[in-house]
Amino acid sequence: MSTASSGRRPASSRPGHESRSLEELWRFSRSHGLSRRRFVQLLASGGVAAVLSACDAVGEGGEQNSGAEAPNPSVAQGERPWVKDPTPFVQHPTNLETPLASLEGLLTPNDLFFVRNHAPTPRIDASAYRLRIEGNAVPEPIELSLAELKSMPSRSVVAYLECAGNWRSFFGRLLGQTASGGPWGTGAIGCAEWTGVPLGEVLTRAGVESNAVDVLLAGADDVAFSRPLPLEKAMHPDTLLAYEMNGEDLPPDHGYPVRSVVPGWVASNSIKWLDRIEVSSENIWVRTNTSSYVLIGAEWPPEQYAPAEGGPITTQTIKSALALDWPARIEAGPTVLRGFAHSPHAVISRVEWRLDDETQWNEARLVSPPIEHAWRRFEFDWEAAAGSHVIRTRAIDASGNTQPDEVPFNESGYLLNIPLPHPVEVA
Ligand SMILES: Nc1nc2c(c(=O)[nH]1)N[C@H]1C(S)=C(S)[C@@H](COP(=O)(O)O)O[C@H]1N2
Ligand SMILES: [Mo]
Repeated sequence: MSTASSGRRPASSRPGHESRSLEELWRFSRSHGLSRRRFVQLLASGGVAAVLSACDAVGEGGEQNSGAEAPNPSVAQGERPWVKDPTPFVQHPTNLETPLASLEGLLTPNDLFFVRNHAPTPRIDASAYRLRIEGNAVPEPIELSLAELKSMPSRSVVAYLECAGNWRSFFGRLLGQTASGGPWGTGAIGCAEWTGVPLGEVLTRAGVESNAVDVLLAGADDVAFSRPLPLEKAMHPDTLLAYEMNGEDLPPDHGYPVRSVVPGWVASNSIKWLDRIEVSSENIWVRTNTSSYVLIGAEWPPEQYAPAEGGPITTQTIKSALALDWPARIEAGPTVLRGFAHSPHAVISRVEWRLDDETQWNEARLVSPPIEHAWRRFEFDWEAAAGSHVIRTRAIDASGNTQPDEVPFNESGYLLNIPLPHPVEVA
């Protein structure tokens, strides 16, 4: 286990402030769930004592949530968990869900992009921002300012980000087995153009050594949300450290000034307010790859994945969804229904739909181009007859993947991707 794990150490090994270095104090704080930003702030305002008392308050193991994705306690005390105007969204305690019916084009506008926060959105001063790259598989720690990151080779990628728990509520609503965690409908997803420097460029600049195995990305929010990437994925040219979203600076809620974007992988790898990278010669085990963002259920025998409690989730699944409220209410007559389809494996090549108990699938029109990592819009004509209906859609990608009719239950309700029976009331 590397130092990045939420390592438990006995109280007696707590650093005394005269005998231990700041580096050690930082390690200790980190293992108690403090972000680099909060550590530096506390040190500046109240010195070592302030840091230690914050560690006490947070407690062993940190305050990061488990797979339940429950609201953070600090939010319950009245702190606003996001900065943007929440009016257009379905509001959850700490998260904002995008109603797909509100989306017009291929790219999700920044002010309509869903927000998934484990702690309130931090406000970061870009002029003081530093990205620290450290760990036992780089020769020595380095720090990069925002200007330095922006001076490196840049790249733009259009990619959708989708929460691992998108669609979670349908385990309970449709399949009779309620999963623990925030009850997302279909709107924990958005597609944007991300611009930044490939993470691989930054790792190369830091002198990543040949024995590197895992790359932990950690945020500056109060829980220092983090997740490790295997080196190969970290070095992929499409894995970005993004500083722009749809041609603008990243908005505060989406990670200003820098976030990772890992196309095709569940969005918990796309770390917002990224301020620390640890490059390790060993596998790194943290909460987000041992107890949350892992598949726990009858189909995933835990011993196979130790020390994780189930298989850590990496890629998303192929899906399609109608851009309609749930249930939808529409007027009788000829209508055009629209939706979004996406696959982490290949571009979407076909979308099908079917009505009620009809067995035949019909072909939908694809109305946006095939773009690697992006979602694809589709539409189809329907002669809506009065009554209660159910419409299903099914995506197929260029590698032949499609949505399965059944998926085994997992306790935290990740990755559901059956063709959803969307209820449509026609009056
Ligand atoms: N620092 C930090 N990064 C984070 C999170 C977080 O709470 N803190 N949430 C993750 C999860 S679970 C998701 S789904 C995405 C959501 O990104 P968005 O809020 O920009 O839509 O951010 C990921 N990155
Ligand atoms: Mo997520």
